[in-house]
Amino acid sequence: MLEGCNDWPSDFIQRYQGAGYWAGKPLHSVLSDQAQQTPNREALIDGPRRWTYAQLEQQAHTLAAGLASLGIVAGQRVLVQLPNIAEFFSVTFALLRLGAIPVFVLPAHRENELLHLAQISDAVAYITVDTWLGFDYRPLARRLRDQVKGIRQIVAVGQAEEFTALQDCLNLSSTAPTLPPSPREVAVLLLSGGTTGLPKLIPRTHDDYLCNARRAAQAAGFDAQTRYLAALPVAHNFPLASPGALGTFSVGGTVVLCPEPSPDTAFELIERERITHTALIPPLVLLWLEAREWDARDLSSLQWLQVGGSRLKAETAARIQPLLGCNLQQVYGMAEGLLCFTPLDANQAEVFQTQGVPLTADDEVRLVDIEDRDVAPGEVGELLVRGPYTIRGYYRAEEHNQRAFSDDGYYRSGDLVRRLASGLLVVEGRIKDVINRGGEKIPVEEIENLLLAHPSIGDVALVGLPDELLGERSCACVLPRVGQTLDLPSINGFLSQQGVASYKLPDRLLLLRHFPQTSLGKINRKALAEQVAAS
Ligand code: OOB
Repeated sequence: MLEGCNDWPSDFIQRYQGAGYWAGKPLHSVLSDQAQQTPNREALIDGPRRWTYAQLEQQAHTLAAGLASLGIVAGQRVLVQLPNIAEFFSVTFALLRLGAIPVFVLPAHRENELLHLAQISDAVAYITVDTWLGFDYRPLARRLRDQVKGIRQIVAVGQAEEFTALQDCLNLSSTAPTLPPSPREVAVLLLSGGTTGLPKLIPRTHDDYLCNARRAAQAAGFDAQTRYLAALPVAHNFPLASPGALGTFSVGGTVVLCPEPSPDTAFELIERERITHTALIPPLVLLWLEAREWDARDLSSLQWLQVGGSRLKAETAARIQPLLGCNLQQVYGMAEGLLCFTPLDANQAEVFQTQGVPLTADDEVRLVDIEDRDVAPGEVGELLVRGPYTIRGYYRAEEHNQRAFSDDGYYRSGDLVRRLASGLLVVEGRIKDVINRGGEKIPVEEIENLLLAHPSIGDVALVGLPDELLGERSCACVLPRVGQTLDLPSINGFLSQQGVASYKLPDRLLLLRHFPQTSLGKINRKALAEQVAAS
């Protein structure tokens, strides 16, 4: 295995191979197998551009040869910062074919993250786009070139200026190596989704990531008729492989790329391309629901909306079917591995209030207290997990791995989770998503849920503020609904009416137009707390 990665112990390797989780195939077989079996089915749609499986496979093949002629070889890391355009997939499948390892940088990442990722991965190349949504990536490429010695090739989609145009790589005459990468090798490096600090790199092998995509496609009920709208940035694990695009390819369905997830753009594509499935994070669900109140497009093809990434409030969950006309499936996942889905036949309460069950019988989930003892059934504990598609360590992070993994190989998620008698999991918050107000704990999600039922509140985040006396005080950061205004006494009156303990009532109220976000669009609680402290 690539240096700097922790492999599974040999007894686990045998177990996962024996039970069929690891198929012993390269990750790009999701495409090449379909190109063999159903060459003429539609694989990928990007605006007016359309590819069948055979065409996409051919494109990846040609591009692999072009990238090889630039000197990119097996085992090397390549930063890929591409938005939701078809080239994301031709580049990714080309690199996988070469055994080179894409490092998926989100389009929202800037110099700080990019330099950090280039350095820790020792990347030899950077593949990007000229401009996207008003941002020019070429100056970023120049800074990377000037500051990171190891970057030898820069390739850009579109107007490449002094860099290599991706289009030209399709015309370079060369042959790609025919030796397929070992399925036990690292296929891709994903970024950790933490809301604090710089991202860490997550090595996912061909075997484990293929398992991730295939099993997720099963849990989501994907088949050859699936038309999946990739609305979230495809560099992220959720729309990429959980089940996302790779899961769709694995069953011969069609992936439609959505350049950005606004309701305007997405609704038009759902109508035009007869989309059956898509995936969102909760803040976007709120936007889509709000837009739906005056939008009249035909969304009747949409069967399932998957929601994950942060906790979906039950209040919001209940509005999805009436307004969007589709079913909801909650997805609780992490780039480190574990995925949970609400079962397709779950009842309404289960779909609204739980985050589902783990994908496989070999996902070993423990819920533990601060001393790593299993909590009693029904109690909340930190979720620890190991399994056939959960990593045993971050890339080149030996010291951090000591803390982030237990001695027996469990990943410590930092999520506070409860297991119901039915086996369904409920994410109650993060270890630090509790405000400690002079010793009294305020569960952030609980108060947020209650406030979300307030008729004037569009969205809300409760954050802790440092306080001399109490250690922390709470501040409700509220996005009011259009045309509404609010004050603290009325909010606290509303909470008190519902029998909320007075220590849980927000000490402050801050009205905002929008929340600071992480690169995926989750609420960046750290930045929000800083903003509140400064206000
Ligand atoms: C997904 O992956 P990441 O790596 O960006 O973030 C993982 C973290 C989890 O540890 C948890 O804290 C939170 O995001 N999370 C959820 C959640 N799904 C993820 N918290 C509450 N409810 C949920 N449904 O975010 C991700 C990866 C694959 C599929 C879906 C989401």
